Amino acid sequence: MNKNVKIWQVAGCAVPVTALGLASLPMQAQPQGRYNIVYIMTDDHTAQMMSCYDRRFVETPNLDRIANDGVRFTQSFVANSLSGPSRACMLTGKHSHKNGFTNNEHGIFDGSQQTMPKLLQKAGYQTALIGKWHLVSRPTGFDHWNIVPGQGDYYNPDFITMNNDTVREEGYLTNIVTDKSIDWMENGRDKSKPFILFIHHKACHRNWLPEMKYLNEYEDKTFALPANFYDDYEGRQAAGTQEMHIGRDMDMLYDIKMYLPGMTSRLSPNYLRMIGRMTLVEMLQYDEVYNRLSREFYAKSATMSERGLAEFKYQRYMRDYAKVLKSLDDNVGRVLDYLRDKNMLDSTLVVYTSDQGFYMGEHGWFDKRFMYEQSLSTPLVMRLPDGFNRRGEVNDMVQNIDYAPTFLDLAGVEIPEDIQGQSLLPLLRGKSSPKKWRKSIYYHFYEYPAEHMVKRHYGVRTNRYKLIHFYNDIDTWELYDLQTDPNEMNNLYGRPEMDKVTRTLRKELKKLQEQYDDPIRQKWPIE
Ligand code: SGN
Ligand code: CA
Repeated sequence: MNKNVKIWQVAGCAVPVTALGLASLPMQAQPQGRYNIVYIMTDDHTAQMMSCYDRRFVETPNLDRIANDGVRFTQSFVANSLSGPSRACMLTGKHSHKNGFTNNEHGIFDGSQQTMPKLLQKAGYQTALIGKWHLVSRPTGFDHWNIVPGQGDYYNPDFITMNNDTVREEGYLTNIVTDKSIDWMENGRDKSKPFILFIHHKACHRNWLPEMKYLNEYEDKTFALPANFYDDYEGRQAAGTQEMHIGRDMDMLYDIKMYLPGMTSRLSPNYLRMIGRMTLVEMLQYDEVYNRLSREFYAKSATMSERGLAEFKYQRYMRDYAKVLKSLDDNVGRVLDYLRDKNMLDSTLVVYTSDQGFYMGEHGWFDKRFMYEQSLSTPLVMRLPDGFNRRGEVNDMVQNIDYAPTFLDLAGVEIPEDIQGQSLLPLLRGKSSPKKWRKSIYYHFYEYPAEHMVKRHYGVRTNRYKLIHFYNDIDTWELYDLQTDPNEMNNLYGRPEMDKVTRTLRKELKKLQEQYDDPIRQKWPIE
């Protein structure tokens, strides 16, 4: 071997690095381009249900491990709060109008476009994706993929293979996705190359079906009601016309699972599908718990007030969601343990996030979509590899269009000009953030008319304020001061004392629409 070439051991792979190249590297830094990336993304997991963000409801010790050893972003947002669109933003680093996938109901992801996995693959990375995909077309840019059809099923789920076969797997989806991910890291990849692995869970998506061993978990816990559970939506027209209200829209059977023998004719196809996935043994275990709960409920339901019923549904929702999350937290722990045991943590960026946040009773809701805080936000924690010294909270505004340029940057790949996000590496390198960072983020939601009936809207959020325009079959504006009104109950739009703030925000919104080249600005020009 040439004397000038040393072998740098990274991620279980031997990488030749010239002595000259090494000399120019910062002391403890790994050579650029050789870091691994493990990207874990859940579905509908919200920061309120993650103890490193919020201690009120559940403990998530393994998710917290990532934050405790690394960084926790306190202002992490999505660009369009829905599964498919979020995934498309993440893969492309572009807003929905640029990547073409604006909504779940009519979208088919154009897999021929430039994506971050493709660029990494070209740069010599092994790329793999396991779990939920939800972009309709088949994945492109991956050396290996194994996805669930559509939303996937919690129990004994089907997986689609790269040969286009659909295979039914035995077990609970969250465990299976992790088994497959660890198996790929251990046996499936070419260990002479760095890799990026996308671990995409269905958890904690509706209708929150727990793993058998956690059927009874949280059953003795009573969750506190959010302060605005009984929101009346005054001054917020679009908020008043949604169909994601716990009291009114959550289904007693499908969501709340209050089912007794004899109710079969009332079961929706979705409910029947979920039951149909269980083995006989699982069904007996499941029925033992949920039939008992159903009997208790129907014994008193006739005398329940409207509020009593809404609060009952809220408790059931919170408990089932928390049960599903418990399996997820266990499985994130398994991935971290694997990386630790294989001495890969120092050479691997571990990212944990969700496709968007979720309402846990705030405004009386479940689901997401709105640009209000709970669903505009998404949890984001990272465990950083050697060479990145940042720890603790990062308070700068970041968005899911930033992930693609971040991973490319980490791999030493040039970030193409048409990518709209920003690399987060400058926030992760030093002990604090660089002075110049974005001061606002842009959001645009499209899926209407559709399930949950959230009107189309776009808006801007700064550190302190948020301006939203609901459009299409409505034309209303909302303005919030997040400092004085963090629960977004008080629409200040049109108040004379807010004129100056409004003008500034409209200008900022206009600027962002131009910068990101959103064609909506032709239809609804901002003056
Ligand atoms: C399903 C759910 C909705 C949910 C969408 C989108 N209904 O249609 O409640 O908003 O997915 O979710 S269900 O009856 O099928 O459970 S997303 O996270 O995939 O965007
Ligand atoms: Ca989702």
